[in-house]
Amino acid sequence: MIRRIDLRGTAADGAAPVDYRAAVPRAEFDVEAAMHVVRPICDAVRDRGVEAILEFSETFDGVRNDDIVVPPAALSQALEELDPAVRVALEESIRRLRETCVAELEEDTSVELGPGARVSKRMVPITRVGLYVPGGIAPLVSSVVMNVVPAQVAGVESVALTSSPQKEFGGLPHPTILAACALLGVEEVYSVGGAQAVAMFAHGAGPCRRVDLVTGPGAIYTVAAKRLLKGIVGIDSEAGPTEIAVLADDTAEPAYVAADLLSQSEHDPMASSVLVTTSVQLADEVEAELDKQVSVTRHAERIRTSLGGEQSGIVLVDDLEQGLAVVDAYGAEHLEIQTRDAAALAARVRNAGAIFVGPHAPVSLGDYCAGSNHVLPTGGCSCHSSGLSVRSFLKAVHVVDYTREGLAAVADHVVNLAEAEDLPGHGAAVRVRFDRPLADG
Ligand code: HSO
Ligand code: ZN
Repeated sequence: MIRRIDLRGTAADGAAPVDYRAAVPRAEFDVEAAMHVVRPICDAVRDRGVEAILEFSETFDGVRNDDIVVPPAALSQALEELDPAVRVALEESIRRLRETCVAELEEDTSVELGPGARVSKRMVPITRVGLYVPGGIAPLVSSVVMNVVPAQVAGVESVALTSSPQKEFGGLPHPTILAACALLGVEEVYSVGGAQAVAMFAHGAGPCRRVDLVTGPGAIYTVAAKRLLKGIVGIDSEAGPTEIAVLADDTAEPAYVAADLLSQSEHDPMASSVLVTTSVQLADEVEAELDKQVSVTRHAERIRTSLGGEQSGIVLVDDLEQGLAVVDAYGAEHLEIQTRDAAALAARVRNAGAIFVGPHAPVSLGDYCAGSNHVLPTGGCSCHSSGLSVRSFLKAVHVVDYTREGLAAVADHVVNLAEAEDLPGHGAAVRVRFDRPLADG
């Protein structure tokens, strides 16, 4: 069901260096190809607002709504009807993530660079954000938590959330998503999905004022709309199909490894599940476990497509050093380390959206209840980007506070650098303050 890639021997002395990033292929996710589809959608929303959005909901979601706003009564009703066990689980998930976010709040800083020369950094929350929660293959209620909690802890003043309208729920988003909004106190909720949702946030449409930042994962058209409208609006990362890499040695429990690979393949036929191991025996046992576990799971077809696809595989390596090099080059959205001294290995990883250490930290823990965030960089973007966090909703602003004495100490440097750039007006703006000093100094 899952192919093997044998990299053993390729790191041997004298062998030509292997490009591990290319050796472990990932899902084709051609955002550029989707651009020509989303451009007219985004333009229509910009030009015709709510009317265009409702037309797209009919075309893409099969829903004929006359409004994009989710009424407050629908939010409170969804919370009332929420399964109590799900409510308690959501509350615990919220509590843990909130605690992490509070601990991660960055302090303001202030540096005195000389007498009368001070530069401070003030952390300022983004004023208004639009959060996108996918409602397609699965209603990702946990993504409501992962988007809303860091925004709230950051101090964002205005939070709007949108999710695609569902035919079976009278054109509203899935009720569990609405219940989570109510639980978190999010009152501005829209039933709009896909590229049109991103365009609604970026341009504003009817009751939805434009936002400063759009966050949240989505399918390819949502991602393409984010790429297209970036600049008009801020975006978090461009999240593609989900990925798990497991680095394991002969101490790993095959049933755990298989269950974790399967759990992320459950998201999407395009999801990537990759095992990197030093042990051929573990590889064989994980394969046998996969067969066993997939045959009794609910979404077997989707999982088989993901596991059997080009984007998934079992990679054999000589030792954990090579394994580390492979997973680091791959830069998975989620990386599990199930080896001896897992914590020591984890400390050496540079590129991963989130790292899960040891046998008792499965990715699905992080998806729901670890206290970490599950909106993470995919497609190798972990080499330059971080997952969603309280920092995503804050901006750092430098405040420059100099007195005349402070300015005098660097005035000549400013003038000389301005001359070097052939921008004499810049130097003159400093000189004038000494040529024509203020009466009171
Ligand atoms: N594993 C997904 C998030 C998720 N899983 C939501 C279950 N629900 C991407 O990190
Ligand atoms: Zn998941």
